[in-house]
Amino acid sequence: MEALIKEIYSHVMEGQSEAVKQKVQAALDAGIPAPTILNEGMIAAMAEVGRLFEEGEYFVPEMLIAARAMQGGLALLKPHLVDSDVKIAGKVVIGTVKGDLHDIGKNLVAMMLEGAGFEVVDLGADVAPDKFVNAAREHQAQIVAMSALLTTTMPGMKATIEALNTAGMRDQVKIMVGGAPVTQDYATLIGADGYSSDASRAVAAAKALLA
Ligand code: B1M
Repeated sequence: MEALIKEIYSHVMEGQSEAVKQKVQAALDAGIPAPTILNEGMIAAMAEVGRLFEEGEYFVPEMLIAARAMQGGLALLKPHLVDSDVKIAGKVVIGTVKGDLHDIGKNLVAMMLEGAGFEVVDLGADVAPDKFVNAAREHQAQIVAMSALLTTTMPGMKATIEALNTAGMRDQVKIMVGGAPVTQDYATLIGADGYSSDASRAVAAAKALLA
């Protein structure tokens, strides 16, 4: 088991998409739980990619191909992370805020919410406040969920909350925020209703908001 996880970790770091897919499939076939493959193989590798980027050993292209390799593996894990038979628990509009292209964490949160029975409208990355507002209105969402990975794009969350206020919709939706630089304190400061540090806690947070 450990050997396969180590191989997945290395292949994500090296950005070898095909090898990641093969090893993820092999790990699933070997009965390794999907959350173990995700957390110990793939998310741990991305954290190391980030560390190497900070140290100047990796550059943007290396981050990008590692991210692509991870996305390929995630697609294989998805059916094992979600339970398609659960009934709809609420509707969520989700996106990464304006100016921010990081979408892996947001995709994971969307996947876990879907697995928990939420209907998810995924707006993608680089989503402007108006787009969140229009989508929340159009889909009559109960929750607007925002992800940010850059300290410079976090203010996009506050701008979106203000846009919902201006549109007179703030009372109709709950706001949930998350992403590596986002904290509970920041969520409280900008007036969000919920925060979570990872994708599985996001499900609990979303359920709590609608309880
Ligand atoms: Co960029 N990047 N990146 N990057 N990147 C980081 C975020 C960085 C920390 C790297 C570093 O310096 N160590 C740094 C940010 C520094 C900062 O702001 N403090 C950084 C930088 C600087 C940049 C650029 C500015 C680099 C440049 O161009 N010079 C640039 C910005 C581009 C832009 O967005 N405008 C950039 C570009 C990129 C790529 C495009 C190459 C690529 C992203 C590809 C993609 O997403 N499709 C990329 C990557 C891959 C990373 C790292 C290495 C990995 C991110 C990731 O996917 N992690 C990252 C380093 C790191 O995170 N350690 C880094 C795995 C993912 C599962 O975790 O997204 O944190 P995460 O999601 C978690 C939780 O945060 C939480 O749940 C998930 C796990 O369960 N979560 C939520 C996330 N959203 C949530 C929402 C919720 C609840 C929980 O509720 C709604």
